[in-house]
Formats: sequence, structure tokens, C-alpha cells
Amino acid sequence: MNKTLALVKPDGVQRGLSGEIISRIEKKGLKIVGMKMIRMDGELAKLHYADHVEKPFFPTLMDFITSGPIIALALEGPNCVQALRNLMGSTNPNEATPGSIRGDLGLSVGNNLIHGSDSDESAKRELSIFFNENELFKYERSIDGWIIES
Ligand code: D4T
Repeated sequence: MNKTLALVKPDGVQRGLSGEIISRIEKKGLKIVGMKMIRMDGELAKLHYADHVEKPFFPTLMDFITSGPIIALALEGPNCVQALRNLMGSTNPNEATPGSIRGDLGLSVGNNLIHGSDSDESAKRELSIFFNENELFKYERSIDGWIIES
């Protein structure tokens, strides 16, 4: 089964929205197979956002993402990368569809509450940054038959 990485960003934790965000992920049917609270440092931020290091917004992004604790989630489910991206909504909350996390809860691109891997390849790379293999759980949920077509 495919996996993806979600991060509740510092604004989500500070605003007391971690529960709301994680609840939406759980209600969708995605299975949490790893979860931890950490504070990213500059080195981790550069590794995670390697594609953005040269972008003009990177210094602001770096300050923001290292400004407080985040919650990292390893998620599993069919097409979980796309499922999570749909739940999140567009990068800019002002363009995100109502009903999505960013569309409902955010107002600015620099404070957009949640990260989700954008491809299976990125998910693999990013999960290995935040989780060791032994921190990822394998377990069955009795409700899986009601969520996942066999
Ligand atoms: P992440 O990577 O955080 O899930 O967001 P997205 O995948 O939706 O968007 P992204 O990689 O293009 O941007 C990463 C991160 O940078 C912030 N950002 C982005 C910003 O502060 N200003 C900007 O102009 C852009 C494009 C928001 C998300």
C-alpha cells in the first residue's frame, strides 16, 4: 500500500488546529502509520524543502517552518498522495476550494497549515527524512473493508 507524508505546520499547532486537521485525515479513511511532534531545524528544513532552497520565499519559509513544533504523520491508503493533496486544497488558501483544509482554515500562502507530499517519489524521500523504518507501524483496522475496495 502506498504511503505519504503530512506535516501539520507550526501555524496549525499554534492555532490548536492539529486535532481538526488530523481528524479530517482520519475521516477520509487514510490510516495513520506513524506520528511524531518535532521542531524542524534549518538543516532539516533545507533537506525537506530542497527544491525550494533557491526560491525567493525560502528565507521566510525557513523562518516559519522552524518557528515551532510540527506534527509529522505517515499515512497509508490507496492513492494516498492525491487523496491528501485533495484534502489540503491549493497551496494558496485564497485559491483553495471551500471544504479543503486550507480553503476552510487559512488566509495566506505563508501560513498554509499543512504539507503533503506531491508524488509517490517525494513521499518516499520525505518519509525517510522524518521517520525511521521502525517508527512506521503495520496494523489492520477492522473498518478497512468498509473503506478500501478489495
Ligand atoms: P507544501 O510543500 O508545504 O506542501 O506546499 P505545496 O506543495 O502546496 O506548495 P509548494 O511546494 O509550492 O510550496 C512550499 C511551501 O512554501 C510556501 N510558499 C510557497 C510561500 O511561502 N510563498 C510562495 O510564493 C509559495 C509558492 C508555502 C508552501
